[in-house]
Amino acid sequence: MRQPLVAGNWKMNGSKADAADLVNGIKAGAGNIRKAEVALCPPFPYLPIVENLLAGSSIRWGSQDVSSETDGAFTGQVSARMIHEFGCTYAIIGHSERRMFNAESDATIAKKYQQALAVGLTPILCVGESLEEREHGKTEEVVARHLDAVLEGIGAEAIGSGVIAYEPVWAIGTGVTATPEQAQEVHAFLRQRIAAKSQAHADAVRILYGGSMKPGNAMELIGQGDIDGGLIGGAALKASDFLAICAAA
Ligand code: 3PY
Repeated sequence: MRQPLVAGNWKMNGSKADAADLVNGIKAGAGNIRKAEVALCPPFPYLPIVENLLAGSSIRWGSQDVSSETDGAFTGQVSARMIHEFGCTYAIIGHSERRMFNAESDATIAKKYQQALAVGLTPILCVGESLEEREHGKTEEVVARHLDAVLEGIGAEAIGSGVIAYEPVWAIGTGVTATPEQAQEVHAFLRQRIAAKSQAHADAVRILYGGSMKPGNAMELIGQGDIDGGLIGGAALKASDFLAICAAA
């Protein structure tokens, strides 16, 4: 039985005060969460605030990225070790916004994944196709390429030690959500691809759906056999919405 995971990706939003309010609001309502593991991924500078407020609670936290390098002359980058020092459990790796705006390649993303694992963080590997790719029937080809960068490049055990998030790019920040059937189809494809290497890791790995998941559609999406939770964007910025998704999982 895979425990659902609901992780909030705050992206580059809010202020110090907003971060504290959001964490306190989520903590205050967390009593209604029955099954899901919950994690919050704030911007880097707010990690100490989140760490202080969540110390001793069952809610976990993580970063939205890590450097592909261990340390040294990499101005502006933050290493996995540094993130781990702030008590993080998770690190989001290869979000489509980083692939798009920071030109991150599959090879770089695989290095980041390895950096996260090496220090004991659990990477959340994002995969997903653009609208154009979907319309050209390339969804499976694209998500397979994103997955294989780690599955073939590092190995099935590395995938089994992480979490995958299927985030169709056309559903990110657009308000458009994949239907539960569309999402389930891709999740099942990803799990089968891992099973071809290792059935045990395929059975164990959690595959989250991301892309305009909200309180109104969370239960139906997470009710699908291969959808093990959500990576939440906009709805993670409002405690009541985020808590409703966590309670539905
Ligand atoms: C979204 O839902 O918009 C996301 O990008 C979650 O990572």
